[in-house]
Amino acid sequence: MEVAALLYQIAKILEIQGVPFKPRAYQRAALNVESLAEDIERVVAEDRLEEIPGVGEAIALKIKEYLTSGKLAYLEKLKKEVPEGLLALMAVPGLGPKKAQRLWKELKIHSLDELKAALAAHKVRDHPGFGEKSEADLLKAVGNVAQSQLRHSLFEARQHADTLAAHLRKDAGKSTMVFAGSYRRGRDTVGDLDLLVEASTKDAPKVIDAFTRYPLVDDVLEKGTTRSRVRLKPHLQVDLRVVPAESFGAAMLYFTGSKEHNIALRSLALRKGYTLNEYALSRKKDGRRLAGATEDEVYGNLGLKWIPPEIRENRGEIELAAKGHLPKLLEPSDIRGDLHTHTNESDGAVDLETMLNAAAKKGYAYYGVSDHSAGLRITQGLDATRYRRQRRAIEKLQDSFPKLRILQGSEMEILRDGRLDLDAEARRGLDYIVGAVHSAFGLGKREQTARVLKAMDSGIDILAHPTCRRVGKRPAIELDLEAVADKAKETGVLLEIDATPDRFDLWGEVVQVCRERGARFAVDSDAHSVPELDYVPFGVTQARRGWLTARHVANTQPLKALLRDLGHAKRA
Ligand code: DGT
Ligand code: CA
Ligand code: CA
Repeated sequence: MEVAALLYQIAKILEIQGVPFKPRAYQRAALNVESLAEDIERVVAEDRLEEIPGVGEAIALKIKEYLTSGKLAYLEKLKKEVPEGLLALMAVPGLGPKKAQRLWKELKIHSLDELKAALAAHKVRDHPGFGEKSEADLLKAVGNVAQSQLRHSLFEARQHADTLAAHLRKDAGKSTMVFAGSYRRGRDTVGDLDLLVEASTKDAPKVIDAFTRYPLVDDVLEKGTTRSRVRLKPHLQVDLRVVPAESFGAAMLYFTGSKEHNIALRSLALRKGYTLNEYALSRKKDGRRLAGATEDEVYGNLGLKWIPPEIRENRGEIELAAKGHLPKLLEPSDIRGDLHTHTNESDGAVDLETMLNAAAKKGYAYYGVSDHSAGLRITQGLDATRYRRQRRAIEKLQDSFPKLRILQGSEMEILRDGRLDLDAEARRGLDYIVGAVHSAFGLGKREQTARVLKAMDSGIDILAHPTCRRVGKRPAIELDLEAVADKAKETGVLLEIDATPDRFDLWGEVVQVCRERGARFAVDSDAHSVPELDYVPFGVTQARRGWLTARHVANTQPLKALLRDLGHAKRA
């Protein structure tokens, strides 16, 4: 559980118990923890918890206890004092303790499922004090809870996939394996993992045994002769299919999906007098096998170029592959520099020189440091004076990095009214500005959109993580993305694809919408430490899912061309 969620839960229970004052204190702490722009783990490590507004000694101790032991004795005790069904209801965001209590007592709703059923039967709407708006809000909230319990971030799935693959290689001696499904297509979140291992039917049981012996398996849901399904701890499920070599390509194609892509491929096959399934592409009239060992061979026999998994969504890729006109999608090696990074001047973990050494090793041609501005107090953001001082430090460091041009940016607060938090004079000293929303996430669509559009008109160069969602933690802000994309086209402000895995903001589907309206992009790590600089390829995956080529992404260009895209504030 997230620390903020933990604090909210405490607040709710205390409120239900009628405890005075305390619930508000926990709520305030929760809110401030939730809007932290950095990882709470880092704040703890640097002993800065009590700098968070609303977090005093008592709450700080609880946060530490939870982060070090994974448990919180105080919450465990509180939970025992409240009926379980009521706790389940209180997990629904937006359902306050009073209403939860009424649903529980008056309507005898004791679980999420019962709440769903009651909503469907309009029992809640017809109950005094609830009404249609409550019903609609609760339906949405219940959906969000279900969603976040079901899907996992691509990053989390990757960690599971890597360790499971290593286990199978060791235990079953198998080397040809592919994680297919949404994972291979690079979706920002995955429902489950779909694993294919190449082995003969004779060897299959050995593979299945090794699979179910994997130490992180919590429950074996199915165990057959060539397939099995398990649930890992904490709850990611994995589907395994053991496939012989001659069908491996057809199986990869089938289980990579998407389902829509498969359906379109199959009907294309039928039109050509073939049948296509997870075993092979065959001729319909006599059943003769045409292809199956590799994907390339199956696509080829259908008259198509091989299609990258990221765009297998039946959004026009099959038609283009038939004409040989698939776009040349962005590659990690196209990225020539990172434009959104932090140092310990604000909330990063290390100093600029350490970050620069790592960036230089990547062979980048330029590196933008974009520490937070003062408006984001929690990160010890910089004011005009400190930016000036940082600029002098950069001038000195530049000599030690002859091949890497250091750019000074700022991740500047977009205030609630759309203004930026430093004056024009301070802004002009910077090479570029990354505008970011870190507050007032709850504004309605019209106000939120106006706020962001205004900032895009005031001389920012990059709009950081435009939707502000955090996978499984915070929903996207209400934003008219088409209007934002149009503004991006008009002003030349780049839309950022933030590669931090719980952000993936923008994610592939949204990237595509913005590209179609003529926006251009920057793919950045948003690194707060050296290892996080490695996130960039995740951003590239989302870019590919949005059909981006190098041409759409500003930080694929050489320095000179890049500089033409930056410096809006300087020229303003
Ligand atoms: P997920 O797990 O919800 O993130 O999404 P996927 O795409 O991994 O879906 P999943 O795990 O249900 O199935 C894996 C692949 O298997 C899917 O991408 C395409 C294929 N597949 C599954 N069911 C069907 C189906 O009914 N028809 C066809 N043509 N393909 C299917
Ligand atoms: Ca899947
Ligand atoms: Ca599956």
